[in-house]
Amino acid sequence: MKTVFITGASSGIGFASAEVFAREKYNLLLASRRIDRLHIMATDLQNKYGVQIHTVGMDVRDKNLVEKVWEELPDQWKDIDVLINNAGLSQGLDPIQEGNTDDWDRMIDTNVKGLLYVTRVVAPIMQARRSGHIINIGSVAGKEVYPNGNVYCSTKHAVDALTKAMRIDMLPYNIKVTSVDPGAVETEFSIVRFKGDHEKAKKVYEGFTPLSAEDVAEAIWFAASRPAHVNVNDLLLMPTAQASGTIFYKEQ
Ligand code: NDP
Ligand code: 8X3
Repeated sequence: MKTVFITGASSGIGFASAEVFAREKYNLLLASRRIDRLHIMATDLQNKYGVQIHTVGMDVRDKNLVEKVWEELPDQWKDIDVLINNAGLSQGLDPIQEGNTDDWDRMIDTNVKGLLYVTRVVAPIMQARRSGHIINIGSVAGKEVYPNGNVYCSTKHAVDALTKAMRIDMLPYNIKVTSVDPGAVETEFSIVRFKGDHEKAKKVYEGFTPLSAEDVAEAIWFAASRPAHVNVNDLLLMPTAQASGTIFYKEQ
């Protein structure tokens, strides 16, 4: 059986991806900070799909912790076939001159540095085995910038650049590298962006049908399930009612 490692598995796209890969009979290595949620998920998915699941509490921003968790993993769980670098967040939506520098640090540390720390421990295993697939969750925000999206958009542009760079570096080792880039997906993303303001978060998705986490998980699975000689480089996935980062068709 193959193994997928999903970061940010406690919610949204990561959570939905865990179910899709369990359905497809992958063993799951699941990481996030909220380990209690992972424990509940693991029991549910084990009962439903009969796959093996290992959960780790991991803040991807903490380089030492990422390395320690990795070192302490049983060997079986280090043999990762697919890495989904999904852990990420947005904080705030302010013009640059009013931006909160703690928010900036949090986004850069999670979306860029965290993705790098996790990739740094997993990629050598794939290199030695000469197979594997790294799937980075980018965003439409990595393709264009929108008002007040400044730092979040920058982090997702960095993910876009890193995906391309990884693909070049991994090329001699038969490792696929893919970016899956969604538009608006209704998850906890906006609740986190607006720091717990559920009302404000809900308004983001009013008047149109956003993507669901399951829609994105199925797109990730599509990329992961292509034949060995096919790599999906980049998959930009939008709600039908969204034409760009800022242009939506909303019912009044
Ligand atoms: P959610 O907020 O629902 O999920 C985010 C996940 O990331 C949670 O499981 C959270 O777990 C985890 N996470 C956040 N910070 C850390 C950290 N420091 N260390 C480990 N895990 C962390 O949002 P989404 O599912 O929407 O977001 C998933 C990815 O998709 C992100 O990279 C996001 O940028 C991207 N994306 C989202 C879009 C959207 O519209 N929703 C569109 C395009 C891209 P925990 O808090 O337990 O640590
Ligand atoms: C999340 C989607 O449009 O808020 O990456 O940037 S958006």
